[in-house]
Amino acid sequence: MTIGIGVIGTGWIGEEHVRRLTHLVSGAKVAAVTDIDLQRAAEVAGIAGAEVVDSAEKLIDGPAVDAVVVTSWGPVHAEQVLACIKAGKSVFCEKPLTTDAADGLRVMEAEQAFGRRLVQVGFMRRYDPGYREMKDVIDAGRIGVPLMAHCVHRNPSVRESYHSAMAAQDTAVHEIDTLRWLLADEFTSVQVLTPRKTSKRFEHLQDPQMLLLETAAGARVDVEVFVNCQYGYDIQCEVVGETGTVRLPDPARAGIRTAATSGYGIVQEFKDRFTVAFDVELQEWIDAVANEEEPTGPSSWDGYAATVVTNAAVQALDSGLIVPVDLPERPSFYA
Ligand code: NAD
Ligand code: ISE
Repeated sequence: MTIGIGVIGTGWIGEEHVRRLTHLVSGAKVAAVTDIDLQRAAEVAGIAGAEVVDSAEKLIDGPAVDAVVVTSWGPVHAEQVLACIKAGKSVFCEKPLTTDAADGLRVMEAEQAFGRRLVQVGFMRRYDPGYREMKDVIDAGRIGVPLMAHCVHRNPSVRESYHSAMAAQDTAVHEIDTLRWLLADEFTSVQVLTPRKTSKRFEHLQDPQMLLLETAAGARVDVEVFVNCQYGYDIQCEVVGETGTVRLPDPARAGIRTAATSGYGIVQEFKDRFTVAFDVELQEWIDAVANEEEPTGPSSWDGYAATVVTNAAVQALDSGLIVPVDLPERPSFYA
């Protein structure tokens, strides 16, 4: 059985996912695409031989569309996901599920009213082999009780449209989800420190930023977000436990010795760092849809919980204060 996919938002990652669904993932065919920029939609449609549709609503209701991939901008995700739930169609929504926690609640309410999970959120790091190995080590008790985690999230540069709140909402949201998952714990407070700004940024942007988070169990997590670091796409993570530590491996690269130095190349783009994670994530999602099973990946609850933390982080950035994370109890539907 081939699942017909509709893709909403054919920008950077929309195009990546269309290529992946067309050339790599089995059991899927991109049937339709849409974007507010219809010319861009037509270019990407060409990759898959898909139909171009002029609105998200028409795409979701289209008879050739069995399931939807949302790759538009974060602030419009919630309305598009809600429309998919209303149509009873499975939806893979790129992170963040929403930029406003209240919208996340609406998504969860709609999904629960529908009666079964339809939504998966694109927190692809849960599919990365290195992070999965870290999770196995922690769950097996090999480093003892986790006490601290140190994370680094660096991008070489960002577009001018990237603003200071996006450091939490769009970038550190990956670490927020990953650490909730790795530690099996929820965040309870966040503070944002603002170091000296790099000169290699657009004027409006506070870059870098340092997020300091605490969990319900009392673990402390620091996340450096530096999105104009110039030199590459660099993701680091170390969890420190009572009897040992576990560190995310660097991607495998050939060791180079030349000109009196020894080292290895650093990837430049997230698509190259997380290729395997993206591939496995979309294949598992398509398999679940094809088997008419609920998705097994990050849920609306995970998307919502991450947004509650990023909303607090944005408040912390604006106020300079330690802001509590006010997360309600997880509904049993998402147990
Ligand atoms: P982008 O700006 O390149 O693309 C977004 C596209 O959505 C644009 O073409 C825009 O015209 C379109 N769009 C915006 N509003 C729309 C609407 N209402 N209806 C239809 N189309 C609309 O951005 P991007 O880098 O591709 O990011 C898209 C999403 O994917 C973001 O949420 C981002 O956080 C996420 N993302 C995730 C990863 C990851 O590592 N998982 C990597 C990159 C981007
Ligand atoms: C982007 O949207 C991503 O998700 C990337 O993984 C992240 O590194 C980048 O900072 C975000 O803007």
